[in-house]
Amino acid sequence: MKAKLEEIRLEALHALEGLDELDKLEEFRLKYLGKKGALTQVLRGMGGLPAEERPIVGQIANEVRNQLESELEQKTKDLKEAALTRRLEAEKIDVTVPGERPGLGRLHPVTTVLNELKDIFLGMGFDVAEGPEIEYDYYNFEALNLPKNHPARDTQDTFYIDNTILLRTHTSPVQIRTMEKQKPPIKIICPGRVYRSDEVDATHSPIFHQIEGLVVDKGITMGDLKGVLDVFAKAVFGPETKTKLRPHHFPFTEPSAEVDVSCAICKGAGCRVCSYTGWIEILGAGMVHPRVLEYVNIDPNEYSGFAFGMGLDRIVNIKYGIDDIRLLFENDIRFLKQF
Ligand code: 2U9
Repeated sequence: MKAKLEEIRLEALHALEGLDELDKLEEFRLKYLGKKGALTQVLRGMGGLPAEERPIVGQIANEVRNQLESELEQKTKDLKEAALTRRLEAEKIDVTVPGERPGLGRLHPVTTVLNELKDIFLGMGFDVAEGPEIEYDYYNFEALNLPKNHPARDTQDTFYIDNTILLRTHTSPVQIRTMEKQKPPIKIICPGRVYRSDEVDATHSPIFHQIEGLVVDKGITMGDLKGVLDVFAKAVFGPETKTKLRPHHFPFTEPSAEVDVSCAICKGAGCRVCSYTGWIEILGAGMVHPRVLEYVNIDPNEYSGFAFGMGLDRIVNIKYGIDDIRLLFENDIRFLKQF
């Protein structure tokens, strides 16, 4: 039996030496040290030994077990260490290699100009108000003196969700909502996206951007309107810019005007940008119609106001000399990175 134990010891040590994979170690443990392993088998046979030999054989068996266990432990440690070293080598990172620069984006020209215009109006004491792009017919048309079947609705055809809900055609509903909540004095600009069911061409897009403005207080006159627009035009197009009001008609303002600025390119002499007229139309404006004030329970005998509206995309195109509104919505990086 002693010889058998020696044999197991030598065979096991030899086998262990040849092992070079961590997941083979469990197999080894079961084969020599497990419940059904070689050592246990020998110990089971001890009952047949003479009583005086049993402790001696038992002692040797324990020695073999201890030795194999400690060798197995050492082997496990060695193989784990070797595996770690291999992994560290394989996953080595050279932190001194120069990194790749992430591509830096930039603001869309519409955003840049919007920020500039906001600054100008904030400088004159206006607040910025915003509202929903999906609107009630009531706020988009009715409360702005555009009742059902009014012919001006034809020029502002839009996308309908149902009979009473639509995509707003201008940001004017924001002014109505503001006046419902807040009593005068009111001095706001309302920038935002608006929608119209227009055929797409160089000057029309079914989605575009507006900035509208509204001032309501006691004693507001057309002179205040002209003054604000004059400051605005000079700030956007340069200090020599002149403004001109031409009579017009809008259902929500009375009197109404279209507003031209002198061409910043040719200083009024006439060029391609101003179609050789010396003037560029940039916005519409007027005194808020008394009926619109009545809709929001502001007494038109006590208060008056002016309002104006402009297409932001058009201002962008004039400022940068862009001749097609579609370029602003296509998001072609070759176009956008020029600004
Ligand atoms: C309220 C009362 C009056 C807003 C106004 C215009 C004139 C105008 C156009 C410019 C180019 C729209 O983007 S565009 O197509 N806008 O000409 N807008 S007065 O008048 C208001 C607004 C709200 C309560």
